[in-house]
Amino acid sequence: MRQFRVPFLLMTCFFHVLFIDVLSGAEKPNILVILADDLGYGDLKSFNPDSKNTSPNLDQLAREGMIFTNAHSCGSVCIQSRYALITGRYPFRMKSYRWRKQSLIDEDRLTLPKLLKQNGYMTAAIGKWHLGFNEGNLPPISPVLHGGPVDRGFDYYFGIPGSLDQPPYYYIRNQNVVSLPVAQVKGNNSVTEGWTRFQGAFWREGGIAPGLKHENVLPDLTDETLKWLDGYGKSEKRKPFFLYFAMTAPHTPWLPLGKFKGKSSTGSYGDFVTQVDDSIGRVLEMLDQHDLKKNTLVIVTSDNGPMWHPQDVKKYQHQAAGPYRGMKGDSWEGGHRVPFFVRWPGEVPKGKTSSQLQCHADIYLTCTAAAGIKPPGSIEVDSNNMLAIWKGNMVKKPIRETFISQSSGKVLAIQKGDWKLIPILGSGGFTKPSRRKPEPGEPIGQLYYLTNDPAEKNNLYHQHPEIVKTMLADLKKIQNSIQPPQD
Ligand SMILES: [Ca+2]
Repeated sequence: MRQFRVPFLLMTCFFHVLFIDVLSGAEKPNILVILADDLGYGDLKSFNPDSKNTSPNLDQLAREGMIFTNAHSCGSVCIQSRYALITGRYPFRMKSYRWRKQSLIDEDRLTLPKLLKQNGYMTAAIGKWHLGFNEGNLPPISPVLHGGPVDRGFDYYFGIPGSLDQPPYYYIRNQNVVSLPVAQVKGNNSVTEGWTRFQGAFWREGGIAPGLKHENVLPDLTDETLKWLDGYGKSEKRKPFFLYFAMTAPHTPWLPLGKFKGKSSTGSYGDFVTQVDDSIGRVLEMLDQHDLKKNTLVIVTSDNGPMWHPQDVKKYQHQAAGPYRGMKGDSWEGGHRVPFFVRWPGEVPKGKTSSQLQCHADIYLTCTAAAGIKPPGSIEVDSNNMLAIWKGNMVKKPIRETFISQSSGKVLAIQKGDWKLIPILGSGGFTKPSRRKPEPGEPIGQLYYLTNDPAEKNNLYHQHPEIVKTMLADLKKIQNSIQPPQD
């Protein structure tokens, strides 16, 4: 008997391990993160019923999944925001913001794609990177670029180095520049669209790859995403995927294709939002085509608030930041409170809305939890696992209690429950004045009770010195230390 028992036990163990392996592999969801660029909280009807824009695909996504009304990008501009999404860390922990000079993510950083890749995921990024390369992004451009997406966790990359109004303009595939920006393009702007010359069909003068046209970039990136998904769908699908589609719109230049012109009543901006919605709809349709919808966790959000001034609100009667104050770049909510959709059929309830506080850094631990991955204990992230909230479960207390945003002027503001503290006066960002000195008798900072005052109009800084003191201490504590992830 003894002779048979050992092999039998070994066989049992072998099949057990094999079975668990196969089972866990099958259970891992695909993860699709779609990041719009400068899409405002108020641009979509699911977040702002008074929106003047048309977005049928995102309206449908809201019905098929959950939307989150208290979700934030960790920075009010592209670079900071993207760093947080990819690393799960607050952007004030970055050593440098000089994306034109260097790669902004440390080589040994365990990014979200790297962690997923280590755990059996196929990873791809398509779109705007904006987190730098070792060789920099100043002419002359190196034909091979390191320290970018494929050196920070993505198996595949196609896209552009920065924003579509920042030269030089060229595509990169994996580590290779597709065509060097050896031609020159003149700057462009359309003063009739938007309040400033930095809106409308605005781009800066500089180098451009021969043949590249600004208006083709969003369609090209969408096609690349469709092609990648189609290829995955036709493959044997041995691995789950993590696909990051970082759109270049509705950031400037606002260049809607002809078929989208006139689709909104907010000029080329709103028409461009409709094109963004159409691109997202086509990507989601590709999941359907390959029967990938059910096992794919879809997240759609924006990297920061809209480039939309009070004058634009008045002209078009459209609040791109919804009920919130300010715009892209600002410490006020308009800078960083963003639309946030999650769809995962059978796991995330349909048509539900949550006002739980969360931020883009939370995508890190929530996605790894959805994938059944336990990150190493030594990991240093500012992320919370929000999966219980995403699954529509009741929680006794908020999972995320505090959130720190960083403005374009590098001002750190802290939200804690219903309260929001901005330690300076001014927007901290693009709304003027960015910073101002207090008048005699005026407080030195801003404290708002967001629940009753979402538009941050009633400064309670002097009325609640104890809350100011506690929140400043919290801000300092989080700045100076990174908390281990909570289970
Ligand atoms: Ca942006």
